[in-house]
Amino acid sequence: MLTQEELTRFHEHGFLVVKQLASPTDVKQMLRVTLDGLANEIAPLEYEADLRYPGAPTSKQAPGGRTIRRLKQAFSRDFVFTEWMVRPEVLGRIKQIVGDQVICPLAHHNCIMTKHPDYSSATGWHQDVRYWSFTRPELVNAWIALGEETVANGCLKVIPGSHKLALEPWQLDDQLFFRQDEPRNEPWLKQAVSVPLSAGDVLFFHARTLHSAGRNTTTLTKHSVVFTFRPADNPPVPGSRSAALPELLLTP
Ligand SMILES: O=C(O)CCC(=O)C(=O)O
Repeated sequence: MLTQEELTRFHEHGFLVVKQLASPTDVKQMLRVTLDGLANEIAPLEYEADLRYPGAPTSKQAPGGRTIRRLKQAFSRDFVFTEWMVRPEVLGRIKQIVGDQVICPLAHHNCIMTKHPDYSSATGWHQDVRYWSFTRPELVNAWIALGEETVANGCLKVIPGSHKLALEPWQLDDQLFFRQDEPRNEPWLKQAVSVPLSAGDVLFFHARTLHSAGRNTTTLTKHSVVFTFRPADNPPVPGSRSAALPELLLTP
């Protein structure tokens, strides 16, 4: 379970790393599913060229155009993902952060992120809730590293305390990224920290925590699994994209 100190740190900073919260056996199985999904281009998936973030191929026909950014609907690819989230040491910690009744929306995250050496993109500063529609912007993400995550291969960077920020329109560009060219954002950007992880480590972060990631400058692909969780009293807005898919009820 999380210590009181860890819980306080999460609420204060908007993120927390729990080392080795996915066992080597779970990581191995998640990786097996990932490599199979990548090798066989198993849908649903998203290509780097679909988003065209900085560094991505300009089209699917361009060199590296079929580089996969994420394998979507991770949950339905293998039972290991559900098994992992209901393991007592995992669900117990999620309950400590989210509350006693935990729900896993399947419309957001629920994916395996891959970062390829040659054609991966950089992701600008953003809050995940920017395109999500829930009663309150209160969800918590779990990012599971399936291998080493370092600055060199594009690990996540976060801005501590930014989950408490009520962002103003002038702070964001037209895609709702936190503007790096806005001098008044500078004091926040200066506080950014990188979050290196090892295989099996889990980064919990609030869905309002500003985060970004660089490109992969190494020769090996980086793989990570990410899910989001919400308390039962924070349902998606009816008719929104967030309500478009069913959800997993993880607790009675
Ligand atoms: O790995 C990355 O480039 C960042 C991914 C991310 O932050 C996201 O998809 O919300």
